[in-house]
This record gives sequence, structure tokens and C-alpha cells, in this order.
Amino acid sequence: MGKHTLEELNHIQANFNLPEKDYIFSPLNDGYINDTYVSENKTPCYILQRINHNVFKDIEGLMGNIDRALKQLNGNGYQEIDLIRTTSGKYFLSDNSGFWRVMTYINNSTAHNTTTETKVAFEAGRIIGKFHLLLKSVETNDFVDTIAQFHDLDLRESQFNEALSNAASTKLEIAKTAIAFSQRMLGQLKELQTTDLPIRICHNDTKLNNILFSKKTNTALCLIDLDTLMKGYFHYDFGDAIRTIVNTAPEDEQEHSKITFEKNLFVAFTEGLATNERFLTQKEIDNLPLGAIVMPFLHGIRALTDYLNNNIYYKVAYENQNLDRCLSLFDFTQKAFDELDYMRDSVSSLLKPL
Ligand code: GN1
Ligand code: MG
Repeated sequence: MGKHTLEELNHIQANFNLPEKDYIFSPLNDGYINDTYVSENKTPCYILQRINHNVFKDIEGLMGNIDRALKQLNGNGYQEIDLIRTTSGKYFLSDNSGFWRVMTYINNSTAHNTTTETKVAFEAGRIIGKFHLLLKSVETNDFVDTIAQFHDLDLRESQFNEALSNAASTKLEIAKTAIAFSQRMLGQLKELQTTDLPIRICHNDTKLNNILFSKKTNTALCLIDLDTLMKGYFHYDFGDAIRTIVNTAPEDEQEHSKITFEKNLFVAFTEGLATNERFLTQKEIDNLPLGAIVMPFLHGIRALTDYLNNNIYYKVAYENQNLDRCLSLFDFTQKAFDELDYMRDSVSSLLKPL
């Protein structure tokens, strides 16, 4: 049952405005941050989630962002998700066990951790584009930053440097290849950085398994896990999708020969994105290949930092999981870097600017 008993979960869910009681819950173990349960014994089904307050400090602001975005995220090939209010009319419950929310679960939906299918990659591109189109006209300043500077490379670099100065010497020795890679890549990426890109409301965690697909048709339905929905640049969402779609191995794959940059999946994703009405500027399009390198690198350096800090941020299934994730993410970063010219040619032939 995960960390909570059936009684606890029913007790929590009873605070939400739902007609029926006595749900049976099963844990969803995919995330590194929140505790997530799905109740499937009654129709309609629900997702009950404990929001990690250690990671997300401003729960009120976070839920306000989600409510605001969900009002736009529906219709026209994008399946809506509803937040359920508590009996006192709020979108989350705060009690001594933490902060909880309930939302509708989409029946006959599924998520993929990895894929080898171009149809899945295409659909992922299409739905991420649709998500951005639906949010294109919102007032970005109405949204709070749920994690300040979440994808800011300079912040991640200084956190890494701090971890380096505090880490045990055994860890520095074990991680020395990863540390050297970080230092080299930080230098290279700084030279390539672009400024003056438009600020958009982004999802900021568009890994493949945050996209729901229809079980029957494999059509993409919508994006889930909106905790990091806030201001950002489009290449964040592009890069996070590419790192989990174009690489057919899982994020913590230890056998690096299995980590690949699949060109056909890159093209399929980009073609799916291009089926949407145009919304990207030329400068954003030019910056996408860099996003596909920066995002895996950024996740890798965050995992490395957490390894050096003794796993204080991510939930880990075993002691060295953060290091394995880092090494795997860095391996993909290098493989994407090697395809920079290929990515530049593809995006400029497939995507048309505004
Ligand atoms: C974390 O828990 P999950 O999987 O939704 C992380 C994301 C990473 C992801 C996988 C708030 O999200 O940035 O992409 O792990 N979320 C946060 O690496 O740190
Ligand atoms: Mg997440």
C-alpha cells in the first residue's frame, strides 16, 4: 500500500467532495517526489496525491497555478482533468499528514516510461505543442514559481559546487568521471547559451511518462503532473521530452550501450509538434537542439549533486541510484551533443516559425 494505510487514505479522501466512500487504492510508484495513489474500484476513478512540501514550499500558489491552467487545458484534442474540491471548497487538504489533492483519473489511459514507436513519439510532440497553444495567451505573471530557478543552469552549477565542497572524499572518488564531465559540459554549454527568448507557461517536466495516452489507440490525451507548471522557455519542454523519448532506455539505465539517440523518434516527435498551428519564433526553433542537450545534462547534474549530498532530495530505491541516473543522463547528453548538427538540420526543415 505504499507509505499510507487504506484507512488513512480513505480518511483523507473523505474530506473531498466525492459522493461515494470506501475506495481501494493502489500506489503509483513512478515519481521521485510525491506519493501518488489511484482508486480504481469505483467509477469514476480518482488520483489521490500527497504533495511533497519539502520540495514545493508554496502549495497554495502551486494549486492556484494548476487551477488556472486547467481552465485552459481542455477541448480540441486535449482531454480535461478536473480538480476535486474539499468539503470546505479548497483544492487541497492540509492536515497533520501533509498536503493532499484529488483529481479525476482518465479511464483507459496509460503512460509509457520509454518507447520505440514513432506513433508514440509523434503523439507526444503533438500534445506538447497543443498544451503550449492552449496556454499561449495566459498572463504569465499570474503564475507563481513553484520552485525558483528550477531549470537555471547557473543555480544548478552553484548547488553542485557547494555539494562538491561538502562531499565525503570516497564519494568524490567514486563520482570522479561524472564530476569531470560536469565541469567540461558546463563550460561548453555556457558558450552556446542564448538570451532574449520569449517567456511562456511551461510544464517543466515533460518526460514521456507525464503524458497520458489512450490504451486503445495510443493517441496522446493530455499532460499530467502539473506541479512545476510555471514560467519557462519552450526548449525546456522540448528537451525534457527528447531526453525520455529519443533515448529508448530508462533514465537510470546502467548499461550505456543501451542508451541511444534514435533519429527516427526525434523526427517523429518534431513532426508531431509541427502539426499544431505555428507558435514558435525563429529564435526558439533555433534553440531547440540546445534544449535537447541542456535538459538531460541539468537532470544529470541535479542527480549528481543529490548523490554527493547523500540523497536528500530525490526518493531513491537504492544507495547509488542518483549516481546511476547521473551517469546515464550524462551518457545521453553526450550522445545528443554528437547529434547537434543533425538536430539543427531537422528542426529547421520540419518547424516553421510564426
Ligand atoms: C522529478 O517525481 P517526478 O518524476 O515527477 C523531478 C523532475 C525530473 C524527474 C525525473 C520537482 O519528477 O524534474 O524530471 O524527477 N521533479 C522535481 O528525473 O524535482
Ligand atoms: Mg514531476
